[in-house]
Amino acid sequence: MFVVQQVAMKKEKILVIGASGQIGVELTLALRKIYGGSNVVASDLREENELLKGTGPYVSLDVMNKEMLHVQVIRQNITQIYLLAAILSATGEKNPPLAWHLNTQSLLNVLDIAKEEKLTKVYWPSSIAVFGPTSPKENCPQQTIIEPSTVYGISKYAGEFWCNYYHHRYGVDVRSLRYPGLISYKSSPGGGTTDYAVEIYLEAKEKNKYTCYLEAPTRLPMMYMPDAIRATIELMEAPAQNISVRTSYNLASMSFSPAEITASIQKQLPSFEISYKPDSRQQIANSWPQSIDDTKARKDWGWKHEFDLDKMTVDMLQNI
Ligand code: NAD
Ligand code: AKB
Repeated sequence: MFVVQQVAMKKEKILVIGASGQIGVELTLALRKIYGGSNVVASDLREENELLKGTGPYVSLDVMNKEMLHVQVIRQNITQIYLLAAILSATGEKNPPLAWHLNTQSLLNVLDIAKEEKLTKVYWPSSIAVFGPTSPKENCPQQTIIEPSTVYGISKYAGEFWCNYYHHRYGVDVRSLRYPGLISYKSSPGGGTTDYAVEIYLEAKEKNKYTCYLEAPTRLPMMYMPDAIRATIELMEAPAQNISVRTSYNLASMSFSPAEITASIQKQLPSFEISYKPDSRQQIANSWPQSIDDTKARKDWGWKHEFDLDKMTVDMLQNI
């Protein structure tokens, strides 16, 4: 309540770019609860998501059109931007130049406007995809060997250093999290390697069986969306002096493989069946760590996850 009053007094006006995506829908709804519907402007290239309709303003916006973005920021008196538009790992490999262009230019457009208009804060997510085959597989540290092997990972790693640069050179208060694979039921995932962990629940409910594009033992860092949304808001509300990482924070809650999520689903739906047909996404998954050390996030701004695999499974199957 205290936080809500403080925020309201500051009269922040937020622009969410990529608001119709998997994270955007839930983050926009959560921000609207805190700041009030009219103070959070949702925007996307796509049409407005059904769940956002009637909850606050929506504008159609291409983040690559810097002039139009700048006009919107001035016209709407925007003070903070959450930039979620991106091409994710699996889709990125289909058109690497496009993924590089969108993922890096969108960030540069936002950071430049944030600098010029003296925005109070910017949020931009990175990913565990920054890590590559030479990074430690277990408890991958905040700072370690980072040699990404996907265009998505390369664009995220470059983006992290642009955030760091704009913070130290121009004083832009830009904050970032390296999200693991995110699992949610409100809006669909958009072309990632970890999307199977959403599809499996949908097909378990619909068909009681699922063919997985990753092999049974492929363990990856994952997180349930309510934890990811809370982490984002807690990071953004933390006092600036607590934020010691200006590239992007490692963030973790659970890791599991297709075999382990299947076992968790079978506790609720005992006759659920899985089969495996690995495709090109297997190689991407093999390049990522299996678990992440997020000690820095826990120390700096008090991060604590709430959901483990079984708790998430119960919630997902209840809500789909
Ligand atoms: P998504 O693909 O579901 O949503 C992205 C949204 O951006 C889409 O609605 C799309 O229409 C929009 N968009 C694309 N190009 C645009 C443009 N030129 N202008 C305006 N909007 C445009 O992605 P998501 O899963 O919600 O991911 C959001 C962010 O979080 C991305 O930066 C992604 O890399 C990062 N992330 C996501 C995950 C995950 O598991 N979902 C994990 C790690 C990091
Ligand atoms: C993807 O699989 O591309 C995303 C991510 C981990 O960044 N879910």
